[in-house]
Amino acid sequence: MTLQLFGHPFSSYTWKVLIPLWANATPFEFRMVDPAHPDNGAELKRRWRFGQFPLLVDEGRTVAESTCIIEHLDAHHPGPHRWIPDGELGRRVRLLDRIFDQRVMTNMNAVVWDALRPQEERNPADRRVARERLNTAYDWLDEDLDEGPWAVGEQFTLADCAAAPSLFYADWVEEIGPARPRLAAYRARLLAHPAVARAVDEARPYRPYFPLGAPDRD
Ligand SMILES: N[C@@H](CCC(=O)N[C@@H](CS)C(=O)NCC(=O)O)C(=O)O
Repeated sequence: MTLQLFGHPFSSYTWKVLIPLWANATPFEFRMVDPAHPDNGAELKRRWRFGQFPLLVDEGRTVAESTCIIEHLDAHHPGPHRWIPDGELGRRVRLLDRIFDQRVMTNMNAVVWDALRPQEERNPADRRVARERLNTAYDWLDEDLDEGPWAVGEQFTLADCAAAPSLFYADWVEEIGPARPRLAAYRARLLAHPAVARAVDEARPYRPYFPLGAPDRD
């Protein structure tokens, strides 16, 4: 098998890469990173000292960082979907990818990581700031997102691969709510996409690990 993907089915950034792999029907071997597969964790750490996933290995070559992995797939394993279009549309895709990673995922993760700490190490001020920043991102997206169906219109791109996991989990941390109908409708469309629905389903068994308690609604 040419491609190996190290990751975990409950990991948001792993979803970001599973979604394009599944959407383009690109064959790959999944290398589960968990205590039951210590060899996978050890190889991940050997190849990428930060120890974070997803990590792609393509015929022995290590490709790290979800956005860069998707760029690599676009260049070397093309399929029906083009993940980063040329020109102005591509620049918009890259902007939205940054917004979803840095302004949605990062703030969602800050709240989750804080909840995973022992009680005496938690920081309510950091949590409050992260939630405020999430709300600012939601408001920007609700105003600025294209009418759809996808982040930049008709084409399902890198921006949607980043949006699906970040909005899925962020809504569990801080509800998008009815005041942002355009963003809420976009999240619902994403969850109905077959590759995203598969990611949601394959992550279902791990929901008890969500430290804030997973809501029933998805
Ligand atoms: N910027 C990285 C972020 C990857 C990341 O934060 N992965 C999380 C899982 S969703 C992880 O590996 N967490 C375990 C750790 O940080 O040790 C990317 O885009 O791939």
